[in-house]
Amino acid sequence: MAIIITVVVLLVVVTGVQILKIAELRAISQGEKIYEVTEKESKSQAYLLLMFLVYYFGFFAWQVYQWGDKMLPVSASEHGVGIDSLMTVTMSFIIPVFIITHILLFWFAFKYSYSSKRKATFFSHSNKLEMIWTIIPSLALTVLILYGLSNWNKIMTPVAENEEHVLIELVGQQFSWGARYAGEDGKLGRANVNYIEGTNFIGIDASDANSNDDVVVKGEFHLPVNVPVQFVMRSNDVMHSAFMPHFRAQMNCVPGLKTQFNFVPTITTKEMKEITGNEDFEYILLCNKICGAAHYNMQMNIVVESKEDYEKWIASQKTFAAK
Ligand SMILES: [Cu+2]
Repeated sequence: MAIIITVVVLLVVVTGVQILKIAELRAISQGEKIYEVTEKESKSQAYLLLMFLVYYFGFFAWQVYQWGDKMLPVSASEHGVGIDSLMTVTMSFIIPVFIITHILLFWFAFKYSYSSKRKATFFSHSNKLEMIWTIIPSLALTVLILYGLSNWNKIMTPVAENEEHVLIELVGQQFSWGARYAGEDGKLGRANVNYIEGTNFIGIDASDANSNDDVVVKGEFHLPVNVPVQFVMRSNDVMHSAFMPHFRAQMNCVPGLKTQFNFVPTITTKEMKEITGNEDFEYILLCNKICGAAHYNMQMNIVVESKEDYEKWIASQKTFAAK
């Protein structure tokens, strides 16, 4: 059936092209100048362009209206506030420029559509124009980039070792996540893909004494509110990306390499349920690098709770040695 439809569509197109060719040949044979654009034709194209402008902005406004509520709620991490304001500043630059340049683009095409009474001004070079369109965008970009860099430097500094923090290793594999807590010694034991076996799915080295108190969890992991969390990311197979959208955090997980990221969660899961008005709200860790067939389903819930609740939870988990 699909083949028949394709053939029919193709034949209709070919027929149309042939009819146009015949009409063209007929016009040429009768001495008509078919490639000359008339003022009337040009004007109708100009009106079509204006109509497109209206449709274009209408569609833009509709998208904002339709999907505006799909935006992420307020940032649940300390540094995320900075990222959000970077986004707001960038958008308040970009959106007016987008609107103004597109109005000019389509308006000029309309206003200067072909007229036999008008001749275009010709000039080969203008230093003034070159200066304007070089300096203004460079200034705007410099401001945005400097602002971005200062944010980046604040975000990417690892947590100091002597500062109170939680150390967690996130390990990605097709198609699930594991989270390993460093335990009481605050140190993650060595790990290697060669040790992956049975329940030791992240390949912890049992001969390393630092491994004994490590706690490995699947499906869900907990974070204490207002305590810095230092993440170390690994991958067991291909590239993954640990994405925690509500905390404005993302870091690649690269096979054979440790990457890191840290943030301070500021809003508990319970508080976020109230903020969003959604009883089912859960923080989530997603894979944000297409890594195979079940990539879309590679996720893990994150529970942010008070320090006391977190300590109760972690104490109830079995250590690597106990398993
Ligand atoms: Cu993945």
